[in-house]
Amino acid sequence: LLGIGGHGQSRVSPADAVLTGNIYPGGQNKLVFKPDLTLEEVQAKNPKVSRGRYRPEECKALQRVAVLIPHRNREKHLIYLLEHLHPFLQRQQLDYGIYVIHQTGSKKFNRAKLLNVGYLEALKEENWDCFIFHDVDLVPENDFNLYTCGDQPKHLVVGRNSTGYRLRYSKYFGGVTALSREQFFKVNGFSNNYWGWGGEDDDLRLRVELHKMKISRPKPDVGKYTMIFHTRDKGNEVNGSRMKLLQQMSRVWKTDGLSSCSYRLLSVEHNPLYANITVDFWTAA
Ligand code: UD2
Ligand code: MN
Repeated sequence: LLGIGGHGQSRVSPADAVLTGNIYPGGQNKLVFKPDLTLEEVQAKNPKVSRGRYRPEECKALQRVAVLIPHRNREKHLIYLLEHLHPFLQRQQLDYGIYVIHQTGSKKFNRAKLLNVGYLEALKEENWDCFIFHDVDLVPENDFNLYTCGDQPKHLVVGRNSTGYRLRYSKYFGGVTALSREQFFKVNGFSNNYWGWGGEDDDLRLRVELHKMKISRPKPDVGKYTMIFHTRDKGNEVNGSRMKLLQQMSRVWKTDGLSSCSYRLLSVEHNPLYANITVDFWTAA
């Protein structure tokens, strides 16, 4: 897209791109969610994506990017996200793959552990350079919000519709983040011990800070997302231990993370628009 991010030369000028309807002025996209949209319809609109994988034809991308989406019981959100994310990533001329990491059963949800699994499993398939850790219900509104990794970890959500597009608090690191393979490995990934809602994103931020890395964010008008409306899910109740866990981070990060992430892998399926990794966790507080 417009040659930014080093993904080769673009053949369209910004003015042409607007005229062809590929992007909106300022990179802003208008998001519409059709209530009866089906996965088949989204597949039909994305013939160039296969097994969740896409490479630009006109250039060689500098990074290979894996998008990891933790999931349970949010099928509609997943369809909406895929509908918008595929064209969005293609306009950015990215070489990418989408992975949905699905937690089976009714035990407490563990977003962070699912994302660790996604990282480990995706690397078995391909040596991805960059990982985007992505909530299923957040849809990027602006094409200039680049889904690539930098020399420091990135937090891509500055604001969303439901918070008036303002940063929730200065150290906020939730929703969508981009860390290179090395950056995520260096901090030993996420903690595996956050069951239920909250804290796991702050824990990752503390790990990043402990390793003297500095989080960067896009400008507010670029880091804009729509969060599809939802209430708190069953099985993802607030984690009452989160403050205690956060205090332990500097003592436990080395032994709690990618290095200790145990799970039962039930299946890896390659659907047209995403790879689906299904896991079961046998411990839950
Ligand atoms: C915030 C953060 C999120 C995470 C969470 C606390 C933002 C925009 N997002 O989201 O990154 O830190 O707080 O844990 O600040 N999910 C399912 N099924 C479930 C439960 C969760 O698929 O039953 C997944 C899904 O990808 C969802 C994500 O986990 O988007 C976060 O859960 P949430 O959307 O309920 O939490 P929310 O919006 O407060
Ligand atoms: Mn949400």
